[in-house]
Amino acid sequence: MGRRGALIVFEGCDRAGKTTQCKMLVDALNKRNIRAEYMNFPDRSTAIGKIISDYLTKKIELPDKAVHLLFSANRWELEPIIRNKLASGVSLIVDRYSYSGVAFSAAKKGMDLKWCWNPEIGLPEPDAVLLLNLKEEVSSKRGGFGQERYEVSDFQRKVKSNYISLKTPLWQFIDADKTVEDLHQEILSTFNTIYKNSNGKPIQVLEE
Ligand code: NYM
Repeated sequence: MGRRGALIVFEGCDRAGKTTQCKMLVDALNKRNIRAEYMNFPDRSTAIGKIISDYLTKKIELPDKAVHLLFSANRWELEPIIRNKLASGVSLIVDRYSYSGVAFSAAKKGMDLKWCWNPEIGLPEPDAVLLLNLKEEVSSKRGGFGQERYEVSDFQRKVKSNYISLKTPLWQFIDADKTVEDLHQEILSTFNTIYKNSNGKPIQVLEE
């Protein structure tokens, strides 16, 4: 039996460059013969993901708590796949995870961090969470937000402060204010350390 894959999560406010960096990392790892795959949450391709997508694009309205549980259910429906892939040696580079779930929902009025965290308990815990951090002055220069729900500056500020409340020793803050290639190189070397350190360690689960 070979080693398990590593579970690496990228988090950050909208426009920090997460998707670009996740995909570049997967390509670079595959070129180096390290099996790795990209995953993203919300995964809009599933039945639950389709409802989430309709909510984000404002086609439907849903109560805050209901949509929060759908985002969480979207992770739970993919949990068996995550476990199987990791066990078979594939590393997963995940574009948003439970931390986005909590940081975004808890930025809404009447939603608290603890309530939001509860449905995440028991999901596989990542080996590392890389938070791509970008100052607001810089992110606002990267072009306007799109049309989706949550893509407004005030809301993103609350999301950022929620991320900081969720921080554990697994988190690494990465300054994303650099060229795409420089950021990629930094992430690649961070990955190497995480990959080495995760060897032989069983996957833990998210706890209270
Ligand atoms: N989002 C993402 C949540 O509100 N809860 C979650 O659990 C997750 C994973 O969805 N603004 C929000 C953050 C984003 C939005 O994500 C869509 P993306 O990565 O832009 O497709």
